[in-house]
Amino acid sequence: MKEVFILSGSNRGDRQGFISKATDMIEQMAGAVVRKSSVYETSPWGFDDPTPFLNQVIEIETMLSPEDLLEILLTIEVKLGRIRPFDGCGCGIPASPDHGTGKKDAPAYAGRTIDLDILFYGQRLIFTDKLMVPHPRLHERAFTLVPLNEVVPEFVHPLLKKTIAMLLHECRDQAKVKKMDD
Ligand code: PH2
Ligand code: MG
Ligand code: MG
Repeated sequence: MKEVFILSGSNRGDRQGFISKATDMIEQMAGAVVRKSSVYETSPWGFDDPTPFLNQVIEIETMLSPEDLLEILLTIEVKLGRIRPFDGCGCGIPASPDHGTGKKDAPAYAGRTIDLDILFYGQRLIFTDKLMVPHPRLHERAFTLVPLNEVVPEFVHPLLKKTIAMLLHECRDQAKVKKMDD
C-alpha cells in the first residue's frame, strides 16, 4: 500500500464543515483515512483574498490508481459546490482562463469551498496533462509543508530527495500558518 497524501483547502462558506465532509467522502469513495494533521488557518497564497484558508493534510490507503483517485477528488469537489473560474457555469467544459474579460492578468487562483490536491502517491512520479505528482509547488508553500511536517517529517520527496522537515526548514514562504484548536 502506498503512502498517499492529500491536501484539503477551503476559504468559502463553512470552511471546517467542507473539510470534514470532504474527508468523510474520501473515506467512503477512495479508501481509509489513516492519519490527519491538525487543521491550520493560512493566509491565501498567490492571490489576494480577504478570507483565510483552512488547510489539512490527510493520508489515505487506497486501491485506486492516481488517475482514478483524481477523478474521485474532482467529483467530491463538485458535490461540495466548487466552481472553477475557468468553468463559471459548473458544466465541466473549460471556458477561457480570462473569464471572457480579455484581460491578460486574470487571476490564476480563486476562492473555493473545497480544493483537494494529491501531494504524494508513494514515491511515484506522475507528469501528465491532467496530473502532476508530487504536487509541483508543495515545497514552496508553508500552508502545505507545515501540516505535512506534523504527520510525516521524515517522508522523502521523491524528486527533490529531501525530507519534509528539510524542505520546511529551507522554505522561504513567510505566510501565516496558525494551528487551530482541536
Ligand atoms: N490553494 C491555492 C492557492 N493558494 N493558499 C492557501 N493558504 N491555501 C490553499 O489551499 C491555497 C492557497 C491553490 O490551490
Ligand atoms: Mg490547490
Ligand atoms: Mg486543486
